[in-house]
Amino acid sequence: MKLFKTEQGVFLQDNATVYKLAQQWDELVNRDGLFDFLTGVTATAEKVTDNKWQENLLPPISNQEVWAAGVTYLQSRDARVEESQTSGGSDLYKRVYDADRPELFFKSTPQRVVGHLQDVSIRKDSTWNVPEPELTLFINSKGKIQGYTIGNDMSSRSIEGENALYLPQAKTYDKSAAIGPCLYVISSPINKETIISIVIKRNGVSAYADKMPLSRMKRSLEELAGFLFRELTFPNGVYLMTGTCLVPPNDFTLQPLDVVEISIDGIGTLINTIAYNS
Ligand code: DO4
Ligand code: MG
Repeated sequence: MKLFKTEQGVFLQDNATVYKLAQQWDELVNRDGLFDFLTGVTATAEKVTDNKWQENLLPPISNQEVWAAGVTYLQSRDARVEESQTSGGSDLYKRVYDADRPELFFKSTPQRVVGHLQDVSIRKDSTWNVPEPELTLFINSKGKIQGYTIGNDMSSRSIEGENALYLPQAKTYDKSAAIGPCLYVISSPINKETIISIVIKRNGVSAYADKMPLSRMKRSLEELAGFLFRELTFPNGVYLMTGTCLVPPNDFTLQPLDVVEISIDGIGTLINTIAYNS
């Protein structure tokens, strides 16, 4: 089942049937047994018969923070070891990949997040910019994973590569986080063999494309959620990006008007155009 947030309210898509729900986002999603609740709601909710509800999609978020995990795949570790050779930080990434404690960092407040078909930004003071396609968890206030979405952890590799302590500037700025198009709620945990893929189009032509199964992640999703909740509370639940495995070659950097398309089987495709913040 898929939950969409729009300017007209919250919509639930269950195969070919769409329902308009009476609940507000935060009270709807932050519960145990979200899948069972949504299954029950279909008995009484109003069915929608035209496609207008899809026209003004918002990111599937209200009062949730967005956090992110890093260096959870070998591909991310190796790229970062390389980018930080001259700054002397490369050992950090090898160590955190092998450590018990994962890298977790604050990514975005909800008002800085963009959704499907909205612009994501690159920093004007950065020379090397990439998207990071990431399976993104929705975890309720009790620490239980209730759903999944697609995340784009936009990153400045030049700023992070200059000094690992610049990570917050490389990662957190206006419109540096995209999530969507929906919150995907299923009865059992997402299949590890699910494929995540990316295409970056420049002038309508593919400039970079790649894909990988989620099973290549070194850590479990529950492990990441468990560390996040050790000493933090999230009254409305939280989104957690789980790290990237799809890294464009070192000579690739994003340009304004590039279109980033990230797909995860079952969830859909998140499409964003690159822009500078005004
Ligand atoms: O250590 C820096 C960030 C890593 C990251 O965002 C990722 O692996 O996806
Ligand atoms: Mg990332």
